[in-house]
Amino acid sequence: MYAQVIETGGKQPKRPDEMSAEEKAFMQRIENNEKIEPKDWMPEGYRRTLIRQIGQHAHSEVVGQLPEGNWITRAPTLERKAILLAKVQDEAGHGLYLYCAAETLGVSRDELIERLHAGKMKYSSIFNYPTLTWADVGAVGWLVDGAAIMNQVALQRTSYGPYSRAMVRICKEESFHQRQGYDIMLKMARGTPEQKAMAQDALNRFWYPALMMFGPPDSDSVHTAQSMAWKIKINTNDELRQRFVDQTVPQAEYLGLTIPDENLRWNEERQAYDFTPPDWEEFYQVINGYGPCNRERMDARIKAWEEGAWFREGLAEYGRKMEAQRAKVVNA
Ligand code: BYC
Repeated sequence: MYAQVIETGGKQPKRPDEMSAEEKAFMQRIENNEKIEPKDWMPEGYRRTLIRQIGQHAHSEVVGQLPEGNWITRAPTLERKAILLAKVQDEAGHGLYLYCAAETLGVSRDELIERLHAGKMKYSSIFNYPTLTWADVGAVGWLVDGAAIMNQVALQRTSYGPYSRAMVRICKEESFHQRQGYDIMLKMARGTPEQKAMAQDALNRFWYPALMMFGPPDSDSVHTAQSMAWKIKINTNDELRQRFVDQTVPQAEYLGLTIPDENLRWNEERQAYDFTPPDWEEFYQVINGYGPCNRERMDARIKAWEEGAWFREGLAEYGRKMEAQRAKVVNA
């Protein structure tokens, strides 16, 4: 009965005989693919898992502006600059949709940001790697946004209504982001030998970090089994990683670039590529705060938050004034 049992690391979901009547009714709604809305009853663990995942996702969008934002002033043409500016602004918008979705679960945006700054919440590992050249901006759009879409297209069907609706909107914009990255790579791969070498170097450095975005292998994933039973997650980490590899290899071939993996080959039997997994030791180092840019990213976020305090306070004061004026009109 109810969702399938997924063999992964981490705690297994409750069996029906361990559930209260409310939990059973909730699982039936999940089974019927009904969307769960903010005022509906939900298990506390469901609510907490969503706050963790949506909050982490929102933080990733906002922190994710930093490596690319770094290149706005150095984009090679006016057109590239305008496109990159629009993309980085989109990421801020995605962060806002997601913070709003998390707020429907009874946590404020300020609380989430406080937890991020205190190191109590994570953001995607990928943003702890530096963007050293213009080709990295292409690789981020192509691979990072490509990996993000792979994950987010599935999340459009997630069981929590506000998260699923935010995903629909975000996915539309992400496909433009992926295309702009691929377009940069195409231009460079077909440019001078030096430009092609830069594109190859960017692929070499971003390939494994992009594979890490999907999370640890299923056998070590703490949350997958429960999150899939609740249909918060629709696919396992390894399923999405495999899909991403299968989709990206032909794209690299079209660019004339080489994926940095000697073991990469098509497996006729599985109808999928065999590939070398990332270095999981490195992944855990990065998500625990010891990646190449963790300190720099957090310092930049905290600085922006502190320096923006006057603006938030000004807005709140304006809101209070408007409220007082409205009250005067109503009472007059
Ligand atoms: N990075 O049990 P697991 C973007 C953590 S932004 C850091 O498998 P879960 C973009 C995980 O949180 C894209 N931490 O976890 C923006 C857990 O630790 P805690 C962001 C990671 O949640 C700007 C532990 O490892 N996308 O697209 O079932 C410019 C065990 O993992 C990572 C999303 O956030 C990681 N890569 O599955 C360009 C999508 N992986 O919390 C692009 C929504 C795992 O217990 N999130 N961890 O301390 C998800 O789909 C899932 O949360 C994940 C992980 C697949 C990422």
